Amino acid sequence: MRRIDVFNGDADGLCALHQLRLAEPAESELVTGVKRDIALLERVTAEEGDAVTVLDVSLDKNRGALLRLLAAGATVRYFDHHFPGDIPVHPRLEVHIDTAAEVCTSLLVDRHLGGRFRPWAVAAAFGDNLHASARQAAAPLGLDEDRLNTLRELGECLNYNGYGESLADLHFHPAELYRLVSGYADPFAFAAEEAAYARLRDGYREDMAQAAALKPEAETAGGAVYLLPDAPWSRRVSGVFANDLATAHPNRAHGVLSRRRDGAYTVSVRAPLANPSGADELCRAFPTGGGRKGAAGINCLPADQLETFFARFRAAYPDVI
Ligand SMILES: [Mn+2]
Repeated sequence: MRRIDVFNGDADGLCALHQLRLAEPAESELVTGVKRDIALLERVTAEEGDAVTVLDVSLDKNRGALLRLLAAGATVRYFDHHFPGDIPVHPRLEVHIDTAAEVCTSLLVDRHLGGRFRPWAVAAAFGDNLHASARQAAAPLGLDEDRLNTLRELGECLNYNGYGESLADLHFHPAELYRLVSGYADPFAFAAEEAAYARLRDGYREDMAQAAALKPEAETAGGAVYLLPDAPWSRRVSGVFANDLATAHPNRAHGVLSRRRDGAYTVSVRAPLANPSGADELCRAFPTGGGRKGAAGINCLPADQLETFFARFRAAYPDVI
């Protein structure tokens, strides 16, 4: 019998698995990738009796592979907060899906485990840019502002590591980062003692400093669109930079476009935090787009679609540009 843990390569997926494996220590095979690589289940083969855990990737994008694994005799446990579409009913499928805007997968795992490893769920919620949920979940822990900031930065750095066009853009393969994290039950010890985390945090700060020096391509009181250059740092920083802009300017919508090696663009859209809607619809209008109401993206926007994107952005957020 094999154990296979499939997780999104961002803070939420990683901290969801970490909590589960702290509760149920076991050796497992890891299947993960860059944050945008969500068709993870298609890489999995399983047999009768194998146990598959799936974390933080849309069931809707993995349904075919999920049905194949169930038919092969595997048991599947699924935690997620993305749009699932029709959820199969099967005696060997256990589903914990909640698409409410204020939860993330790590908070669902925290709920399942009765809050046993809450600080990791708090870090993950910060990583998914759910600051209010993170603070609410942290309230019973009685952390001072310094400790909360440590968890916020941890979530942001783990999240940041997941962004990139390919694994080559990342500081750490998400499976490697998970193995480093899995050596620590205490996130504050990880943040203080793990040398690899110090490197990740330095990389994060350097990339964010480069991004902060950029001028928006278009900007008004209501919104801004940034174009990042073709460089690994910009592919790493795009999503976190978009989160940062959204938090700094809660009444604005934001678009962050980074140039891919093939000349197309990767797009991150953040709706105004004060009115988090429309990002998913805007991005789904393009073939490789998807996401949630407040935060969405387009994996590959051909360069000749750039003007169309600007026009749709203006239509989605009138008076913005
Ligand atoms: Mn998530």
